[in-house]
Amino acid sequence: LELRADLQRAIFGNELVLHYQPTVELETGKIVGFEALVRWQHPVRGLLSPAAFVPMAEETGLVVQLNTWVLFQACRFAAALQGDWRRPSMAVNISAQQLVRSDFVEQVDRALTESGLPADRLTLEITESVVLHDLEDVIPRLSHLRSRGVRVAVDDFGTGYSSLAYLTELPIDVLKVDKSFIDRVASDAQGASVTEAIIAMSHTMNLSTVAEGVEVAEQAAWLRQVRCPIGQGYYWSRPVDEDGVHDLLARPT
Ligand code: G
Ligand code: G
Ligand code: MN
Ligand code: NA
Repeated sequence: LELRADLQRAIFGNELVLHYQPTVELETGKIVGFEALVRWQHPVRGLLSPAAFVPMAEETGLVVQLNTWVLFQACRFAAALQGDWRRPSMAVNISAQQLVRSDFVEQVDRALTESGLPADRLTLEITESVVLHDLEDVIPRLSHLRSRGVRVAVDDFGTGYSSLAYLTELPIDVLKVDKSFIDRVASDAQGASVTEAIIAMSHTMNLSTVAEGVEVAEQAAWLRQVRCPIGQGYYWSRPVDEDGVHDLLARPT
């Protein structure tokens, strides 16, 4: 309860911060983008992870304001990175409560216009459960944004209840394969074959694939071998602050 009033203040104050985790082209090791991950620099409790406050933000509806702040902030930071030769893209997490709002497309447009970030440098990450919610409203909104160049990713892919059939109907560009699959690829033949099938399916559907939660070289090597294009995980970098992003981009690749 105390946290709830605090969070409202934090969103409008200066207590939220973004960390950024790179996504990396597996073939070359080149950074291609970042995912924005929110933290709360609480005056008393210290740096809080999203697990400590995002569920509460979802329950109270504050997640709309929270994620809108994240969207604008991440676009501004990404726009400032566009001078780098890699032109890194920025991925932000979008919640169901944002997607079902009639002003969602307008918010994304405003974030792009105000920041100057090219639309094709922004990726919206949506979980399967979110997408399945209100397909009738959500599909035209996502299609509209995609027609301007914004990319749409299904986050935590493989953990939802979805049938594979619905994937062909969704206006999406990227599958982010959940860490639980990546955990198994180097150790467990059955786990590996499922993941390989997901990656093959992505190729067939002209989707890009991001392997999440890559922690060790064996996983990266296996993913390269099955032609997964992109990876993300502690193996390359933990989420880092803005200075950390500049340090990563300054490193020779
Ligand atoms: O780094 P990590 O502990 O940062 O993130 C934990 C979880 O919190 C992830 O599942 C991620 O999707 C979620 N998360 C991170 N940033 C945001 C955000 O800005 N908005 C929402 N709704 N969830 C986020
Ligand atoms: O949005 P999403 O649910 O995918 O958020 C990614 C979450 O996974 C964040 O909490 C992030 O800090 C975490 N994460 C990213 N890479 C790794 C990794 O290699 N190992 C582990 N254990 N967690 C990771
Ligand atoms: Mn995500
Ligand atoms: Na994920």
